[in-house]
Amino acid sequence: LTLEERIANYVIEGSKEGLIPDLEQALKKYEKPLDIINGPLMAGMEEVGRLFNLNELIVAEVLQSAEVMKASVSYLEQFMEASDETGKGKILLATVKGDVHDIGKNLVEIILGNNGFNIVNLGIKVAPAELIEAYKREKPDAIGLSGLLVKSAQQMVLTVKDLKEANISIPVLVGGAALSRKFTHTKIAPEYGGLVLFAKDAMDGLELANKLAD
Ligand code: B1M
Repeated sequence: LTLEERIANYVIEGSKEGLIPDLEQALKKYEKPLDIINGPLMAGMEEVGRLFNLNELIVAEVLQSAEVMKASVSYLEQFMEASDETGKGKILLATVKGDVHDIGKNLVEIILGNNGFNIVNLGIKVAPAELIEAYKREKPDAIGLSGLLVKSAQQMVLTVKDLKEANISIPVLVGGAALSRKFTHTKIAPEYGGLVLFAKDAMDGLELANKLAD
């Protein structure tokens, strides 16, 4: 097997045996740690999603795959470029109500956190009321919402409605597999009193956040 196939396989099989030495090897081959995440590790996750959809994997197995992904990201994090910049603003980050997927959100936290943003990660299944409370407490400059389920896209519509009712109008950044730019602009944004931006991945999220900070 090639290095890439082996790395994808750790995720698919939910096994960590040999993972770190292979990641070390990948660090020498790839220009940036994020390329390993976006390349072979994500390819493994795609395959997990495909097999899960076909009922060839059960939730417990997918959880193990998630563990491997998390272990990989946390190992690679130390090699990621971190800028000396700070004070680009505070961002509240949450996976929306009803959704437990947090790998993408946590990647956004790492990448924005490494690039000068102060991230307050509220975790998963965050109800609008909890978000509003955190807004009052933290006084953030923006809010980031993540969600992977189709129903999470709908939950984002409800969430921004509640934010608007609470007189919150700071920029909201949304991301996650079930979302699209079109859904963001036609369904979420019209329900909010401020800017709503769609990020297709964590790097896109950083670019958008940087634009907001300028
Ligand atoms: Co679930 N799951 N899952 N799952 N899971 C999906 C999302 C699914 C597509 C799999 C499938 O069926 N093919 C499917 C959703 C179907 C749908 O609604 N369209 C699904 C389902 C159905 C479910 C359950 C309902 C299964 C069940 O119980 N019967 C259940 C839901 C529970 C709930 O939320 N209430 C469930 C549970 C789980 C696990 C707990 C087992 C586990 C999650 C563990 C965890 O996160 N701690 C899990 C996993 C791992 C997946 C897949 C396989 C992988 C997700 C992932 O971590 N990807 C996923 C299939 C897939 O995506 N291929 C699937 C890697 C991650 C880095 O990517 O999160 O997309 P992602 O983040 C990307 C971008 O989306 C973006 O940036 C990241 C990349 O840079 N991004 C943002 C994300 N958030 C952002 C926020 C931003 C900016 C960018 O700014 C704020």
